[in-house]
Order: sequence, then structure tokens, then C-alpha cells
Amino acid sequence: MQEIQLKSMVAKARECIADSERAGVERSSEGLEKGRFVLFHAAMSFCSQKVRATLSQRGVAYESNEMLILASRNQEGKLIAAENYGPDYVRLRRLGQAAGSGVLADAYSGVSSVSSCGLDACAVPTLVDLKTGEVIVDSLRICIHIDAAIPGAGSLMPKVQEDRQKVLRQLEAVDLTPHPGLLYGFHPDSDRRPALIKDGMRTVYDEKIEALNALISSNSDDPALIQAYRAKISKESGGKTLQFDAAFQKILRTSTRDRLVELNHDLERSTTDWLCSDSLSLADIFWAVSLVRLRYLGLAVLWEDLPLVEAYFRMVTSLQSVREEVVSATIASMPPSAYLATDVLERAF
Ligand SMILES: N[C@@H](CCC(=O)N[C@@H](CS)C(=O)NCC(=O)O)C(=O)O
Repeated sequence: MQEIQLKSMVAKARECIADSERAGVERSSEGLEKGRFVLFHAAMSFCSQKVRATLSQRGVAYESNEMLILASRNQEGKLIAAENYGPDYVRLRRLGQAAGSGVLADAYSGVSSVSSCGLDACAVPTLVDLKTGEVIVDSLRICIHIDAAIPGAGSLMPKVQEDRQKVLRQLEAVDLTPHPGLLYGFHPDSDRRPALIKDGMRTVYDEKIEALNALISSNSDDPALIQAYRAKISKESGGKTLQFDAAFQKILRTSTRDRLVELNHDLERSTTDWLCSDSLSLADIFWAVSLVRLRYLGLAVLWEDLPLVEAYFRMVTSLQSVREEVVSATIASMPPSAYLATDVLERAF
């Protein structure tokens, strides 16, 4: 798309953010490629954390547009929709779908991988590359795109084909870990999520669906938008159905445990400090985000008999990019967790 047209869509999407202090903020302004990248993201979103950590690790400048991704009620009790449901943001994001992200996600699996579930047009993160005219809508593809855009030392994707395949396999493993399901779901017998998360999750789906229905009513002249909102309602309704389904919640835990056991095996096989090659790669950044989120949710118990995973957690959380964009961002933007407080930070750093 032509730069002028894209910039105009970005400007409109920015207006979906209620607080101008969160919109159009220059990050790492001394960094590389200044003026090229625009990011729509959320501090608490684990997919956004992957992207911000990658940008930070590669020293890239970008425009930050931080969205509130949960609905809220004003003093009169009126529901305020999440900013990522705003019509102009969804219109921008759907440009990314046209560029190759497949069908809209309309079913719930507890996983948010675009390659296996389709595109959620109402989610973050979204990256706009003003140099190439692209809108990129999936954290996995976004991080690979950013890394490829920055030549020179410090690349997070190995050049050697075999190592590259190893990294891609790990990115997929993190992508297929059911993070949304673990955050939103009520496990029948060992739910260690912070109390405020549990409280919020009791009403979250009803609020999402109410907000989306209101947006359908107020945008009845835009069929593409309505299609995106309907798909989102269908997906979130599926989440509501499974949120208290004990068998489903147990399956999510088991599949997470299986991925951690596999990670432990891969760490055993690795001949270097890092997971896939002799230097830091995107695999290490993605796993850092995943492990921090699991720890926040009280799920480090899933690797308590896997010492290599714990040692790896300590190593990846000592990276400055991970400390700032993942650990600190989680603590600052999410309700306090007994499992990811300052003592954990002190140990990790
Ligand atoms: N596979 C996508 C998933 C995007 C996604 O599910 N984002 C979540 C935050 S991590 C979101 O926006 N949730 C808010 C909502 O769906 O209402 C990616 O990695 O970018």
C-alpha cells in the first residue's frame, strides 16, 4: 500500500486509543530504522511482549501505540470496549490478513497461533512497516520480519539452515502453548492465578461479547467489519463455554507440561548456553516470554523437576530486553502475583 494511504490509516487507528499519552510515543528514538516501524500493542499482552523484546534486543526505534485490551465500565456503569476493538484499528489489522494471514479465527482452542487458528482481527500486536508498506499481524511473523529488516551483527535468526529450522520449531512450540487458555481458564483443583485475575475472568467473556455486539450495531454499514466482529464473538463464545470445563482445562495443563518436558530435552541436547545455536536467537526470546507468563500464573510447578528449564529461565530473564519488556512490563501492567514479585526478579537478575 502507498505510504500516504497507510499513514492515514495508522493515524485513524491511533485515535482508537483514549489516552493520547499512550499513542504515537517514540521508543528507543536513538535506535535503528527510526521512522520505519509503528507498533500497536499492550503492555500485558504476551504476544506484544515477544515483539517489544525483539525490537529492544535489536536496538530498533519504533512508534509505540499502547492499547487497553480489556473492557471497562465508566462511573455510570456503561461498558467501554477494549481499544483493540475500535473500527479503525480493526480495519488496519485486516490489511495484514489480506497480505497472507489466512482466514479469520472463529473457534476457540485456548491457543492463539494464527497458523493453526486463523487471524483474530481484534487482537494485538500489529506492526506497520512504513518502508515496505506492509501491515503484519502475527507476533511470530512480526519478530522474524523485524530481525530480517536489521542487517549486521546480533541477528536473532541463524544463517545456518539447520539452526534456523530449530529456531522455527521452537517458535512454533511457544505459539502452540495454550497461553490464552491458561490465563482465562479456571482449573478445577490447582488454580494459582492471582485473585484479581480470577475475578476479572469471571465476566471477561460477557463483556467482550456485549462490546462486540454494540460495535456491530453501530457499524451496520461496514460488512467487512461486521464479519470480523462476528468471527470474534464466535471465538470468544467458545472460550466462555470452555472456561469452566474441567477436562478441557486439564488438557491445557498437560499440553503445557509436555512442551516443557520437550524444552528440557532440547536443552539437554544443546551444546551451547543457548537453545538452538551458539548465540541468542528468537527461540530464547520467545521462551523467555512464555516462562515468565507461566511463572506469573503460578505454573512454574510444571517445571519443578526439570532443572535445565529453571536454569534457562534464570539465564533468559537476565537479558536487559526481557527484564524491561517482559518481566517489568508484566509486573507493572498485571495484578500482583506471588510468583513473579521482586524476590523472583532479584534472583533472576
Ligand atoms: N497469534 C497472535 C495472537 C494475538 C492475540 O491473541 N493477542 C491477544 C494478546 S496476547 C489479544 O489481543 N487479546 C485481546 C482480545 O482478544 O480481546 C499473535 O501472536 O500476534
